[in-house]
Amino acid sequence: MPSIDRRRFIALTAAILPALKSLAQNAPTINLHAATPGPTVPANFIGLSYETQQLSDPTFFSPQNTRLIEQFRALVPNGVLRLGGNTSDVGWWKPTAGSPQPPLPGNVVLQTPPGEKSPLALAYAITPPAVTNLRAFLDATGWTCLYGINLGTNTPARAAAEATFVAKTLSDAQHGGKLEYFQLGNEPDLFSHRFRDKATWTADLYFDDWLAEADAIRAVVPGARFGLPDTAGKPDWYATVVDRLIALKPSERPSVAALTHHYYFGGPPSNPDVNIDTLLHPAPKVLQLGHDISVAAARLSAAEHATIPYRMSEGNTCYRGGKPGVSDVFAAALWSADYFLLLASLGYAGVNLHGGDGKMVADSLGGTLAGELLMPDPKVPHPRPFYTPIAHIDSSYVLEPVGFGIKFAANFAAATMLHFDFDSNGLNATAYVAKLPTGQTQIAIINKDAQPLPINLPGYAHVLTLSAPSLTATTAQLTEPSTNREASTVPPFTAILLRNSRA
Ligand code: BDP
Repeated sequence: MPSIDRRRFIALTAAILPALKSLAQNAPTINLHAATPGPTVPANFIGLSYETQQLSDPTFFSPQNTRLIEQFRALVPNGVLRLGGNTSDVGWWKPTAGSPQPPLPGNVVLQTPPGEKSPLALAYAITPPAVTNLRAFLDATGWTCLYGINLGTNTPARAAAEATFVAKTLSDAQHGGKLEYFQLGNEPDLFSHRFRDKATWTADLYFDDWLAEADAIRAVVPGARFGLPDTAGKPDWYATVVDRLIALKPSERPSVAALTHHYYFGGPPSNPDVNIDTLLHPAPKVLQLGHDISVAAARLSAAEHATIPYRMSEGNTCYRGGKPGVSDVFAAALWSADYFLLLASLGYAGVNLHGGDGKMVADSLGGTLAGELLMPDPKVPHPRPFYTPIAHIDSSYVLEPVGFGIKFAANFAAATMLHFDFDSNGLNATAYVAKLPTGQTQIAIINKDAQPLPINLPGYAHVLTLSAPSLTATTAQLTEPSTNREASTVPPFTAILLRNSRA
């Protein structure tokens, strides 16, 4: 450094030091002494969610799609791919090349939400090669799969035919295969908008439909396991579903692998409340949903004499495809890192953020991405959903900011979360602590504030930083410091990971 610069540097440091010192006196406190063990995070906690309609292109989830495989592997070596979304209720199983598209079953009351294409116009075929390729894709990535089957416009017999092929091809993840479980129907609490009579649709009627399809599948795939209810809202449905399951004789009860629900921070894109500031503040609904599903899972677990886990199987920042300037910028990375770790500490078995190709998500919404109306030229279609963790751009795949947040949180896979006291001293920040399988203690601090956050954690080395030039940057970075020093501050709008050396 030339001497003049050094002089200026020293002067600057002298000016800043007292400020830092006074900040440090009011530093947030992380009390690790009283930490007690919380839930252990499953090794495959991290997940992505894609529309089932991706299977209409058998080359997408295929061993030939090496660039997508690389992205999955780079995100985590053993995640869970969930296939579902609104398109899962208009896909039809086409067992042979000559199989015709089947007619709609009699229980469907077809409705087209205003401004959308008819669900019938959006129907597509799922073929055996798509499922065979999916298996090879999963083998190449190290991931497993939650497979969604149509309940909205399907018959139990057709569901059973598809499940037979899927179970045989993917094979049970509990025995080294790739199929974690089936989900029948996506967001059935919203079937009243598209597939069922609005006036009469209830959780009980849903369960009747679900049970008929699950029973048909069990008859041909005896080991079949299911996740449900995969609802958009209506947490009271968890309780009804559990009541109905418990009321069945154990021998007649389909095997439930997990209770599942969805969560979007907000929406639609035109909603002014979906903005960076609100996204970075706590959403009480997250805790409420976590409470409701954990209570339902505990009741089912008691009846089953086994632990039934719960999973957030589809969600993201903003429903109807995401919001430009919120879902696709660095603020979404801080949100996703925080959201995954919060759900890990609430005992969730996993989290799947939704995304994929623009056409598939647009079709799930009746043909368009609502966020396009907020683009400089609203007539130009946006090639990808604004919230997607991995963007498909021409022939390549790119990790988006929200995906960087997932990757940051992935460092907690297989760790045991610890409950501890954290007082952020008025700053908008969160912290998570866990014991790693190595015995080391790991701390994540997510500073969502415009102020730097002073820390004082002797013995903890700074091992990773999640940052970007600004909250509105369309990129993000995960960097490992060149030397593993202790950190004295977490910069504004930055997340860091610290680890102690004691094994
Ligand atoms: C969920 C649907 C999914 C949509 C998503 C959205 O399951 O298919 O793409 O919302 O609104 O409700 O973005």
